Amino acid sequence: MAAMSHTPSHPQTDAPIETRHGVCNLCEAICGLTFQVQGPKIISVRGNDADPLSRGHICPKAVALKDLHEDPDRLRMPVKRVSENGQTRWQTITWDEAFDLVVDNLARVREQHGPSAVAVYQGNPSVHNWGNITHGSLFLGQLKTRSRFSATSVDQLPHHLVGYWLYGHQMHIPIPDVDHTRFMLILGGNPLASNGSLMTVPDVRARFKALRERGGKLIVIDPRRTETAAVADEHHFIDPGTDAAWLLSVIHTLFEEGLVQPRHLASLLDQQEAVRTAVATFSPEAMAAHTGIDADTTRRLTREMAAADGAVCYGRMGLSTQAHGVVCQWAIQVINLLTGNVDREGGALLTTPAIDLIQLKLMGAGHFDVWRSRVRGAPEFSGELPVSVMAEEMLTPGKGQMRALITSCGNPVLSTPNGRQLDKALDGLDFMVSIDFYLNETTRHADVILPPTCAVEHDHYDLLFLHLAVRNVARYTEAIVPHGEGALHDWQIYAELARRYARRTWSLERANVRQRLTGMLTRGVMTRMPPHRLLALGLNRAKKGLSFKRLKAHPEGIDLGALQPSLVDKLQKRGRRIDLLPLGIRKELPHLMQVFPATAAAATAVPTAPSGQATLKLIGRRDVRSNNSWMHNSARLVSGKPRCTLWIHPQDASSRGLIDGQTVTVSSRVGQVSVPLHLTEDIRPGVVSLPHGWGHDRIGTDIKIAQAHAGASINDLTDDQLTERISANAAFSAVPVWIDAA
Ligand SMILES: Nc1nc2c(c(=O)[nH]1)N[C@H]1C(S)=C(S)[C@@H](COP(=O)(O)OP(=O)(O)OC[C@H]3O[C@@H](n4cnc5c(=O)[nH]c(N)nc54)[C@H](O)[C@@H]3O)O[C@H]1N2
Ligand SMILES: Nc1nc2c(c(=O)[nH]1)N[C@H]1C(S)=C(S)[C@@H](COP(=O)(O)OP(=O)(O)OC[C@H]3O[C@@H](n4cnc5c(=O)[nH]c(N)nc54)[C@H](O)[C@@H]3O)O[C@H]1N2
Ligand code: SF4
Ligand SMILES: [Mo]
Repeated sequence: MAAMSHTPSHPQTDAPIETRHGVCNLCEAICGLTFQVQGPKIISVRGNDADPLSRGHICPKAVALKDLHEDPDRLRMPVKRVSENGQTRWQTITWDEAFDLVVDNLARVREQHGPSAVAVYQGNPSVHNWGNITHGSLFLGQLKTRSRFSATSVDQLPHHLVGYWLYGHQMHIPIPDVDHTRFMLILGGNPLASNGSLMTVPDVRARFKALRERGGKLIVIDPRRTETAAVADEHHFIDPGTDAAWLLSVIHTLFEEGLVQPRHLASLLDQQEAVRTAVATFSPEAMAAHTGIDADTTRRLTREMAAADGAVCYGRMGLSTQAHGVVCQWAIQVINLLTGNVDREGGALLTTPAIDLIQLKLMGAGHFDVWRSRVRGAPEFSGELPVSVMAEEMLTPGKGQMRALITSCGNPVLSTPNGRQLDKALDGLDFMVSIDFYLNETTRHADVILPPTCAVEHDHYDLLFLHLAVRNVARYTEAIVPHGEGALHDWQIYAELARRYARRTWSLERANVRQRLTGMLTRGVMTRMPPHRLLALGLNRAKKGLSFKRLKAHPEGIDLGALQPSLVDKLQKRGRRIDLLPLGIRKELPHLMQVFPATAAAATAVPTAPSGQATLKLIGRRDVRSNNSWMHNSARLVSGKPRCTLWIHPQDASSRGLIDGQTVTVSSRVGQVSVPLHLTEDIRPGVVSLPHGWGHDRIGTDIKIAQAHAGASINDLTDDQLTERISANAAFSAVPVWIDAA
């Protein structure tokens, strides 16, 4: 089956060459860019030196924005699936037909099975492309479905839950003050490859260099000696999934050695003594057997951190996506609080963005476990269920079964655990629509695909990541090149869906006259307002002296200064204190005592594979030239040696009679993949690492370059039943796997 796609119009070679300023929205670093364009053609992409945040930095992916723009495989008009004699064909249709088809089918499923039979999955670019933030909730809210999912639950969910518990808002996630800290402890994050996460930190290499030059220290704790470890003062290997034990032993040491000094936070902290008691059994000596980090190192690092004039502990993906992810992220906050480093220069601070979604009341505080999933009873967070349960909710018959799906900006078949099971689930749906410009592993299951414009074809203001940046800036950039004729932006797609769905489902609404009128009015106004008009209104309402006109005149960005303390003030204004031991953590700690006992001489036995061989612990890996599952159709990014290889310690290879470069079969409870082996001492014995986002060999896609560099999907091995114990976030780290020669 082949997708219809149109090649972009021919460059006008006689057009003048112009310079335009834009931004890369591929990862959280949001680097400022300078483009040279000629008519509709991009000639070059460089970093913008005048950008106050990224200061000229870019990574190899920025240039691939040009490839994305020109990609002949990219869909440019809606397509619908047509089945003829058992064969599938994709037929290009008009927007008008596509919208009606989508709205009719979604309304039909809702009429037959209720609103929650229609599920929604929003992927990672939903927060990178601002039109999704400004206009997505309008339509998605109208669905009145509880079957909402997003990439949050294969990612940062524990951070939100801990922010909500400790500071009263899901977006109160203090950001490391990288530019002023004197001691930074990183667990389970690799910013040199990822360019930072929940820490928008372009040019991180230079920032770490500066940290060390001012006498500061950078410490990395990771089962792999990463690119970040290579530029750090110290790296310590840790056994995957045991970070909670290590962090609790740090808290233990803070109390035992009298290092607790909350400074300006002292009067706000409740339950200090309860925390002391709760961590009593987690001594560094006892935990060393579990984590592999010796007690002397733990104690020394704790002392150094407590003594530093501005220190921060930071943990990312490797911590959030493991069985004890919430305890990990909670423990990190407690460490930063007890050492007086939250809301302190050089510690961890909240940002003060020009458009503050919290202040403007555009983002709620959050809620947890108000309802649960039907099959497994997993808790919702802020209206979303964890995506690990999505397939089973589609596959399990009965009242409440999910029967239709909207995906936008996502590729869950490659990015959520047990992707093969999800393939099966998507196959059985009554209807599926994807808002996406690629016919990929997920969208191939759709009945209709609605393709939006790509990054260089629309304007941008980073509504989300400016809340997470290591420096306060504001930056609005216009489209770099015109979009193709008849193309629609994500916000326009959502706006039209909202209008037509409201008309189609008028009779289903149980609203009174007043509610109906308000709904109509809001929809009428909102769906006709482009994101930049909303930005202008937001800036006016924020009253921070920043106008849209001024932003437009400075596409390089306006510097609003270093991070400033504001959290204590915010909490005090709300009369809120910090409960150091929320109930959810208190209830979980006894379990951790069982998993990480103080008395055991050695760590828990490694489970064995069906063949009797010891299992290995699977972890992930990011590479600077890759971006989750979807930038593999850029030839320049996938060229060179294949990157989807399984890293293994030479010791583990030789004990299995395996050699470097050999193709092996990796198996887990849920599946099997074949990948080449890469022997390296940069990984802890007992651990293997495979990057995610690969596996482009599934049939029925149309991404030719990616298909030619297929690799295998790690999520054909990760297990939908292995989840974080409190939030049911996916637990990607430490999945038991075994290896055989292929
Ligand atoms: N094993 C394992 N799995 C992981 C991870 C891991 O570390 N290990 N990481 C997880 C993490 S952190 C994340 S965030 C997820 C990401 O997982 P997802 O969010 O599910 O998927 P992406 O790979 O980001 O795919 C993005 C999709 O959006 C489309 N797209 C890109 N830009 C736009 C746009 O502007 N508009 C629209 N409508 N579509 C667009 C692309 O074509 C692509 O299909 O993966 C997770 N999965
Ligand atoms: N180049 C590139 N950049 C990206 C992305 C990408 O795909 N490619 N994705 C973007 C997205 S969506 C996100 S969320 C961010 C993620 O940003 P990061 O979290 O910085 O990225 P990762 O490389 O996944 O880092 C996770 C680290 O945790 C380690 N780890 C695994 N298990 C454990 C464990 O049990 N304990 C400890 N201590 N460490 C462990 C891994 O070895 C790895 O070094 O990156 C973003 N930036
Ligand atoms: S680090 Fe690379 S991918 Fe991330 S925003 Fe900057 S240029 Fe884009
Ligand atoms: Mo992510």
